[in-house]
Amino acid sequence: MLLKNDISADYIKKLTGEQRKILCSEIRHLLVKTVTNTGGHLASNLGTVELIVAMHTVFDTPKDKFVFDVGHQAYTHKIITGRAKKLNTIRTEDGISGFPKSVESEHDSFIGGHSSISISAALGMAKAMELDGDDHSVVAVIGDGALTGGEAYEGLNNAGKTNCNLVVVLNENEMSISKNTGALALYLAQLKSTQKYYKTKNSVKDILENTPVIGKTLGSAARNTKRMLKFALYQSNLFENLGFKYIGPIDGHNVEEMTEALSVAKMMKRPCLVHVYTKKGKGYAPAEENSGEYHGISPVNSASADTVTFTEAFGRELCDISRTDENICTITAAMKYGTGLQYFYKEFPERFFDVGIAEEHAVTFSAGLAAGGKLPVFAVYSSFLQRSYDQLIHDCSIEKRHIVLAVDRAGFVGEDGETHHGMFDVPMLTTVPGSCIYSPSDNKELSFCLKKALYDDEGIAVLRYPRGAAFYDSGAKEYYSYRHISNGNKKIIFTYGRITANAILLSDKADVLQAVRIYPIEEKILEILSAYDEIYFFEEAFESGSISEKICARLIRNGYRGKVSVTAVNAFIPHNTVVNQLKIAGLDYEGMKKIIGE
Ligand SMILES: Cc1ncc(C[n+]2csc(CCOP(=O)(O)OP(=O)(O)O)c2C)c(N)n1
Repeated sequence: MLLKNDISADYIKKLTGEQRKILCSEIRHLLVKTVTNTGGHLASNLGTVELIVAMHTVFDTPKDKFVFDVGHQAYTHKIITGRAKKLNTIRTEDGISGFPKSVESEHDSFIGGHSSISISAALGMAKAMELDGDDHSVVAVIGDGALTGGEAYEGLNNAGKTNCNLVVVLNENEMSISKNTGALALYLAQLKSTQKYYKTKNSVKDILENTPVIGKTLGSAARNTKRMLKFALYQSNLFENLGFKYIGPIDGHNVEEMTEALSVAKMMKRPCLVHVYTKKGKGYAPAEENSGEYHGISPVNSASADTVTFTEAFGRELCDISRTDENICTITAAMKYGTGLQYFYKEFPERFFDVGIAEEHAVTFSAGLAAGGKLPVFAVYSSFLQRSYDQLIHDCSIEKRHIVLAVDRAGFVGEDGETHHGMFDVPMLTTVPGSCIYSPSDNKELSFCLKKALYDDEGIAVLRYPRGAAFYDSGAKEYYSYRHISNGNKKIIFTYGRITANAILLSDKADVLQAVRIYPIEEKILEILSAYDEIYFFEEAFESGSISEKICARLIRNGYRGKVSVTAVNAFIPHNTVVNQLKIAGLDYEGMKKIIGE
């Protein structure tokens, strides 16, 4: 057994090529055994085992820096950098994160979670090194899915004109979560199929002749000039034209070839793109056959999905409505299944648009559809919508474009942790003039709210709902913008969304005011709250900029002199179960009970 608990990059560097190959299969075995139990991003990690082993063979972290785009594919990096024995704790309370995190390890040079940022971050680090006279390299690993995001091009554009020691590894597997879409996917496929290596290239010879100091591993690679020349550069592709040296395409499951290619890239001492092709889910048949389903899997003991999630309720309801409304178009940023749009896609493929990981584009594209007379519904995770703030203001709000945002994963998301919580949609969207926000507490309310958002609102109409299923049955038979449950208490709870279920269980101790249309804040809500001595706000959203803050400000302006207490989210709460995250924030039943007191 070559895979040991305390495995390190130094250890890997000492292995023979054959041993590294064996090590890769052992790592793959560990990944399948562990992640099918803990849950996590299985398919993406199975695809990057050889790549990461090759990276650690050639480079020396933390002096050299690795930036993993999204960061969902870095488990092998965690294994090699002292975290093998913690792999079985991944994504659990006090365990290691499913993404790179610099507080977790000095080998994790930059946070992971959101897509398409790696080239910009890596370039910044490479520039900082250059300014400090540090000769080490920065390696960004980016998938073809993440390369559909606009920021990746902003990074390429700025990197190509520098002389930084920057290596971009493009990991192409033809998949985002679903099949990768767009013209770029076609372009990369073409580039890959060209398979044309230049046998001799002056530029490579130059590098070999003009590289004065090379390490031991590189020295032996450099001596093997003939083999290296096969990685010589294929000129005149998109990346070359942007100022990168291009190496590839390389079989991303061949450790030796990749070690050589990366060694060449390292020696170049200038921006260099290494194009590797891999198989998502490699080595585990179910994940190879259905990499979409195995992109992210749930822990083995997680609750069975016999209740209909908010996501599914939204997807099916929208599909029903769209049968009689040909104007409805749907948009996803590479999250067809995650947002429940697969039902719509199946019935109305011509009105469905997967735009790639391009949330900014998705908002402006939606505004364009609206300008063209369509009724666009952009379904997006709350945390990924964050990058579209300007598009919402400039492209939608000013000219009052009517678009519907189906904001999924609003609230705590559990195991993905702080990068994925949907806490900022409320603070963000309430500052976009003309927006209207609904936060149903179960699927029945969701259904009524969706129709309101589609047909009764103007401008940006938002439907926000969390991951998973509702905590209760609201019994709603028709739309209401708020619900006041009054038992004659002096105290009142104000809340909305799924945690309404907890509040209602406390309605013998405090009356409850549940908002369903949470923004704009209705006068009637202020009127009801003003009549109570004590108001307890509970909100599954970030406190700064929350609805609670806004209501408090207006109550004070109106002269309210009673007691107020606000419990909302104030911190980045790490990976855990949703149940525990709600508990940590004081938003579970027990927490609420304690806060309102007897
Ligand atoms: C801004 C943003 N939007 C959406 C996502 C969700 N997401 C995570 S991984 C992924 C697909 C990434 O594909 P690729 O980069 O090719 O990596 P692969 O999983 O294929 O290895 C998506 C859409 C995200 N992390 N960030």
